[in-house]
Amino acid sequence: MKEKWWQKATVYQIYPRSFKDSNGDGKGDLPGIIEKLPYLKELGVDVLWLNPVYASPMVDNGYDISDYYSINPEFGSLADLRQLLETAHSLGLKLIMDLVVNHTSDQHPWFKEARKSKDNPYRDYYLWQPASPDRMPNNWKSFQGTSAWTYDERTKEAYFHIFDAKQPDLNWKSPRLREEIYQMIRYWLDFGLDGFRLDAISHLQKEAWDFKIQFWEGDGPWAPFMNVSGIEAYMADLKEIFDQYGVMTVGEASGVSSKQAPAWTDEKTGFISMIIEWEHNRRTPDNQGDVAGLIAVLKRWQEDLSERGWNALYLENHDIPRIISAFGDGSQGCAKAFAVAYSLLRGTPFIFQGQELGMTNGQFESADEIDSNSIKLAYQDLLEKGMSEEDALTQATQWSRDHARLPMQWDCSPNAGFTTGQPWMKVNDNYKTINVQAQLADKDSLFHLYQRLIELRHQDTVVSQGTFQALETGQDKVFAYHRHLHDVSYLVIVNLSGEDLGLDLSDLDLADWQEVALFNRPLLLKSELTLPGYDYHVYCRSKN
Ligand code: TEU
Ligand code: CA
Repeated sequence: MKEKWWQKATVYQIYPRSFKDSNGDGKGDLPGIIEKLPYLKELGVDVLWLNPVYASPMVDNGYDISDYYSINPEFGSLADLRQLLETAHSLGLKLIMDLVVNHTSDQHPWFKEARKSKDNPYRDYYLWQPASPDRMPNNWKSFQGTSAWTYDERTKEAYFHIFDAKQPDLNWKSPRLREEIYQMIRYWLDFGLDGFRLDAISHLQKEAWDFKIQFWEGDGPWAPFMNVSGIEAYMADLKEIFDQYGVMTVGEASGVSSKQAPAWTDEKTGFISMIIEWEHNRRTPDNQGDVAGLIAVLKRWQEDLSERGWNALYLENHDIPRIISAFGDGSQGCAKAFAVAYSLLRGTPFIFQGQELGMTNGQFESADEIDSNSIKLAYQDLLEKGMSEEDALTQATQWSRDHARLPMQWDCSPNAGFTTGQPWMKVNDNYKTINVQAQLADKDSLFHLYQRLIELRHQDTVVSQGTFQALETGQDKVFAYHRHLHDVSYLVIVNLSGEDLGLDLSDLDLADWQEVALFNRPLLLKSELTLPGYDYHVYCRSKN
């Protein structure tokens, strides 16, 4: 099968509010992104993914859309977006945007109409059920842990929302609603976008309202809207549009298992190009990142999609803490080990802004510095349980999405060069050492390692196309695997812990491996050896 362009590509995720501010209002914007395109070109990435920049009251930082066709003035104008697209294209960069169609903002004109009366023409764009203030239609919970229903006094019914009450879910059973959405998708593809990241796409279909939640089963409280049967018809409609334009689509599809993912992402018959899985974001009982669990999940996804289907590969995004803080020791060495371990897997790597610098979690000194609504609630909850302010702040923010949303660290000038004004989120204290300027000046930096990994995927079909095979080492915090195509193999061995670990490589045929220089000290392969903490090695061999 002919290689698709995104199979050699690396995606760079931009969180617009925190990337680069051009007008001193403390918030990143589209002109700021345009200004930094040469930097992204130097890194070597192929695709930019922008988190939502559509019109929005910003209750969920843009994931609450009030008009799909216009741009939030905070980010700039439609003309700015057009200029960003054109400049990106002229540099050989593609641009994809978020497509948020599970829900809208409660300020969207459709919802404002819908809530007016039961016979309003827009009523069935959303999900309504008879209710009373103290009796909701069922006991389903939103992702925030509260009821998935909000009672609306005006029509004495409740509407359904799996996220915030200000983000009512759309009713995909309505043919008119679906047609409006499909039209909107065509508008953006005609505009020239190269694809979409499909937000929360596996939740479009809901079970019947009398569905009983089995708390002991896999998806627990969220089972009634996780990849529910019937979603296939909507996905097939979407696929038809995406295929007409030949665009790249990456679905945030929790609830789609690694066994189902090959069918979802099959090159011909799949609904979308690739899937963002959620399973590897695991914690140990003491609330640290579970490194062994992360490796086990990534391995399983690699194995289950080894012959058919395609993975999106990521360690960070705007919803989770920085990988090296949550799963490591926060050092640059740790960041390099994680970079190598995931960048050489089969799939399309995604880099979240600042990941290429080894940006770390922030320090929250007071509750005012929290942005996330659910973290604010968690903090209050801990205070009410009697915890001290300091401990509550530490515990509540440990896994907060806020860490990822701290401003990008460009240089060592005030506010890390992100803004000349007052940044909307506090800049991390470590910006004077961890920043773009410093990384560019150091040829052994993490930035330059990412540059090489991106380039390797461009040039080498073993990396882009090869099969995946895990290698047993007797250590569950060591990620070791082969990539193989025709007569060429790569061997990747990475210690994702900070400790020296003894490896048992008796399963490995030791002959003929040549180490690929990736800025690390050489290590001679033997059937038993000690691998220092965060050490990484890549070998290659060809058999004629
Ligand atoms: O996140 C969605 C999200 O986190 C769930 O769909 C996820 O599948 C589930 O929690 C896994 O257990 C996206 C965006 O990334 C996030 O920023 C938005 O707040 C959210 O959608 C609502 O649009
Ligand atoms: Ca701005």
